Amino acid sequence: MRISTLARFAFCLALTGVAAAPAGHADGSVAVVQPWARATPGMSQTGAVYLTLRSAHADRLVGAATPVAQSAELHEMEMAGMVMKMRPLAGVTIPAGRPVVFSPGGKHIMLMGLKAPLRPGETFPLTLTFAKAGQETVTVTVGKVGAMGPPAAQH
Ligand SMILES: [Cu+2]
Repeated sequence: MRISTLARFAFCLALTGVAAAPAGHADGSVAVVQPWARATPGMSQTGAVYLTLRSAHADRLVGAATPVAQSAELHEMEMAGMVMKMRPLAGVTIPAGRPVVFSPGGKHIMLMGLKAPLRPGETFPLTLTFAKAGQETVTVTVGKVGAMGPPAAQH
């Protein structure tokens, strides 16, 4: 009897912990909208995550990490003459009230050293580090190879 009560208590604590995390950020938080990644073909060891960041207060994205890859870097595509090149970014400024969009052909979070291919429909956690808001972990949904936008809303 005592054990089952304790177990239930622990379970409730776990639920409360999950529910409290986003609420605790309510004020200085950065909204991470529709994080998604492209599926990776064959044995490709690199992938890219796209998302939109929104914050009521000016902030700066300074890093990213995920258990599915050895490292995650902030990158931007840009034209160098007639060639698209990727440039690493030390950070990405998020102006107050203005969304910052990461999308194919622009900014992205590059996943280096993928431990397994990313398959359409899969999800994985991504932890973003902001200069002011601290760390936020979001769930990334994998879309098709070569997709240009997030996969359709899922249940
Ligand atoms: Cu890149």
